[in-house]
Amino acid sequence: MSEIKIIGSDIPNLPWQEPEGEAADLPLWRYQDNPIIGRNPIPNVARIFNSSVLPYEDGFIGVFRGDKTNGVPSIYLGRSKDAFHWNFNREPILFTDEKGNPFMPRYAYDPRLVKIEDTYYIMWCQDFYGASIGLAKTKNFKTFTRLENPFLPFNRNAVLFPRKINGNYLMLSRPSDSGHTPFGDIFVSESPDLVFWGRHRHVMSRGNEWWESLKIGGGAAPIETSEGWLLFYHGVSGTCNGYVYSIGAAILDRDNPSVVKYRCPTHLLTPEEWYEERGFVPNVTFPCAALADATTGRIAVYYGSADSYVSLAFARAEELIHYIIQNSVVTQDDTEIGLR
Ligand code: BMA
Repeated sequence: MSEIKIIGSDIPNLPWQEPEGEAADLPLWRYQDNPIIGRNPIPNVARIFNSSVLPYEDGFIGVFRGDKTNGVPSIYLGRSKDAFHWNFNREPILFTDEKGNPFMPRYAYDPRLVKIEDTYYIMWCQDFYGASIGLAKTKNFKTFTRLENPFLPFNRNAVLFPRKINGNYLMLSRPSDSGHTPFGDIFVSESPDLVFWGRHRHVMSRGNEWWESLKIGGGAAPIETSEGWLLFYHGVSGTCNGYVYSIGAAILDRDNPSVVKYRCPTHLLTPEEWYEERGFVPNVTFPCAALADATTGRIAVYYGSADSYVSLAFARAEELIHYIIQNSVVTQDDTEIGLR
């Protein structure tokens, strides 16, 4: 196999910690000082988790799920010099319509932040006659303009690819039922203009493996590599005591991401530490962002833990991708032609 490369920008200040002890054998290892964001991070916000960050200017910027003290989630802007320590705006992001009039979702959670060309896009879960996807854009992180809701209800866990493919924007999503979405597989949709969406394709189904047998959902924006798009996603197991959310990974074809090239049959990370097992919702590790440095191949994954904290994990692209390829099991369902 030829050398595996990340195709993307350099992030020389990417947050990083070498693995120690037994972690050295893991394809994805935890930051030792997790969680990086604790409870009550700002007045009136009880918990920040399931959030997404990107490099910006000489530091980092992010969109954060903040569950307020009344229990309702909103999206908050945060900034950081080193991507470990974050400062948050006290008020939620003000979304407007195209004319600049306030246009706030009733609630908004699990935001993903993706840069395509010179524009940053935020996708989140909101209400549109039930669970659905919100979408907004910004160029300066001062004004945030909402775009059309991309999909019909019910849908969750939408995330854009960080570049157009064959001339179109591509977005992963997870159609489901409303409420706590009791099932779901990952699909991909295309749009020439981020308004009209179509050419929907199935990407991958919840697994035969028990850790992801209930539902799966796109996590971080896919990372382009020489082997394909590296996707960190969440897989959910429905136990007698409730859902357990783990982190998995797959590699999608670069030109046609509805094709799964490799899929790791085991989770890469599952709730084990106190901040993953204990919290507002126990047993949740939920990836929403991954930063990748093209020069070193280092990857930093941001994941929400127990719906209470933000945590970090690290991987080396080459070792992680070898691991996925060596262990890969792609099922009939993932390769099925369907409408393709
Ligand atoms: C999902 C979403 C996530 C959350 C998870 C576990 O339905 O609400 O934000 O992390 O449940 O509670």
